[in-house]
Amino acid sequence: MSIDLYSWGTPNGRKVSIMLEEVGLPYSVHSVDITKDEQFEPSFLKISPNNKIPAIVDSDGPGGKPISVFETGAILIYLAEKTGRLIPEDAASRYLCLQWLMWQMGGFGPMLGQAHHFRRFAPEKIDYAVNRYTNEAKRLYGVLDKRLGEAPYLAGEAYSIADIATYPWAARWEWQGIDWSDYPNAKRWYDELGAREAVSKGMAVP
Ligand SMILES: N[C@@H](CCC(=O)N[C@@H](CS)C(=O)NCC(=O)O)C(=O)O
Repeated sequence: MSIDLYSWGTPNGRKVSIMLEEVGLPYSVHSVDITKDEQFEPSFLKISPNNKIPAIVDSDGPGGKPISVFETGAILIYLAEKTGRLIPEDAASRYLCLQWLMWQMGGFGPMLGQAHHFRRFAPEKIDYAVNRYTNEAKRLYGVLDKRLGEAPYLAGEAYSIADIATYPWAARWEWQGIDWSDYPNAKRWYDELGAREAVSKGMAVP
């Protein structure tokens, strides 16, 4: 049994390929080229109604029945619960993990996405927007750095899905106007995660 991963080479897609590499579940990758609008294909919309990659289909879902999952936060929780890996068991640590996962989903990802857009891709340079999202990126890296000065990983003592969700966005630091020397705790974490075999394999998918 293998999991089908529908993805593209972006930070959100890579969260899931890193997770699949970490837990060692067999998976097949199907490219959904968002530069060619393949995310709007009706067959893809059936599993990802918000027309965004990534999504997974697990033929061996709950009760042995197939399940499809979209939204990376939900996919990471699904895979963590399926395997019993990379999410703390103890309730207090579990909620710490979920808080930092939601911080990534609601802030670190979307705001850095806006920074990428206005700093690199917008057809005209709008200083107000560039400054707004560059400043927000710096604020978020400050939050990350403070947390990683208190604990080795976002959820505390153990590497978890919160780190996996955050890493691929930090890997685009050059697009965000980030200077790592301002964030030494985050840099220590970034280098450690980057040295993990599963992370480098997952970052190369698709
Ligand atoms: N909140 C979503 C965000 C996914 C997302 O933004 N995917 C982008 C690529 S990184 C996408 O598919 N964009 C295509 C589109 O918006 O049409 C998640 O975490 O899964």
